[in-house]
Amino acid sequence: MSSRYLVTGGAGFIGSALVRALLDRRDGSVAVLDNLLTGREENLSELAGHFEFVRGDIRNASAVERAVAGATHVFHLAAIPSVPRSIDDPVPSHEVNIDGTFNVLRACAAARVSRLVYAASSSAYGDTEVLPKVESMLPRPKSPYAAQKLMGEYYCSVFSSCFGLETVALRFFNVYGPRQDPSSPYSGVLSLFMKALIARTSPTIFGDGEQSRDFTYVEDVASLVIKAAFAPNVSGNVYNAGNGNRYTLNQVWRELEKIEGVSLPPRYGPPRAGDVRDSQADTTAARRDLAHDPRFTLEEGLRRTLAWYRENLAEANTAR
Ligand code: UD2
Repeated sequence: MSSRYLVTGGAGFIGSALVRALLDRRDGSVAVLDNLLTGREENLSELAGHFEFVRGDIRNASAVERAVAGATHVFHLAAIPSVPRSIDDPVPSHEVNIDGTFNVLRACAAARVSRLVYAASSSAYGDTEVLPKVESMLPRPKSPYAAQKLMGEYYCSVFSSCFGLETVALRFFNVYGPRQDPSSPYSGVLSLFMKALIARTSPTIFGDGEQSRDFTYVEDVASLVIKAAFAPNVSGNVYNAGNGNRYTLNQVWRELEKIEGVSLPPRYGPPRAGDVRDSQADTTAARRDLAHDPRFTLEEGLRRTLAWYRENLAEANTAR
């Protein structure tokens, strides 16, 4: 039987990279469920005709049931991301990230989907005393977003044990790369850095810039997500989806200045509520059980990402 893949949030930055990677496999059909709240059809434009697009919201259980029907593997990436957004406006993020995830899990169990892979978040860890962060550590979410994503993990594991649905949760660690949307104050920091760099303006850094992140290139995440859909004996588990390194924001900005040959000292603002100080993935379990093998160093990832923004930023800004 050939596979039918459904990607919720498939028009988003990470979802669209996953759709590309799934189509490259040429072993099944691909469908996307997206409400285009933060996703954009342009992210998939050159793939038109090669996948099915369903416009729908995961808060709507019957829309989810219709989209899930016939799927063999479901990749649940639809979410309202962003720590500060979940603090400024907690209701929509709660409804999408928790209730929406529940709708997806229920539909997958009812449709006897072979496996669901869930996009969890490294924010679940909060501030740990020890780095790197290992899956066995007690989660300590510091924001509504972190709590919501953690609840999704718990639900995945409960659907695996109580309802016979195979699930794998991957804690994404600060994913960056082409197509990350820099147009909102809630955008990922590297997309905002890229935009500032190209416009030759100083970025704003919240806090002293010495907070660190395990920046993970989007293609490495997409390939791990696919491995998680097929690895044996992993149902109900949670894995880190990170690169395994960490860099401070000051280091990354300096690296970008170096690549571009400019000097643009950052502006520093007050630290952000709900922010985690340091983040770095222990990749041991993902390497062992899922054959995780991140290929992109930060420098290589930044170069590729910058090249994409240089070509596409002006176009993306006028398209809005
Ligand atoms: C969290 C999760 C990440 C993912 C993401 C989804 C952690 C460690 N990571 O990312 O895995 O789930 O949420 O949204 O919890 N910043 C600036 N200037 C800006 C924007 C951001 O200094 O203009 C800082 C921000 O205060 C933070 C860092 O950059 O210290 C990264 O912020 P982000 O919003 O890109 O991602 P983060 O870490 O909240």
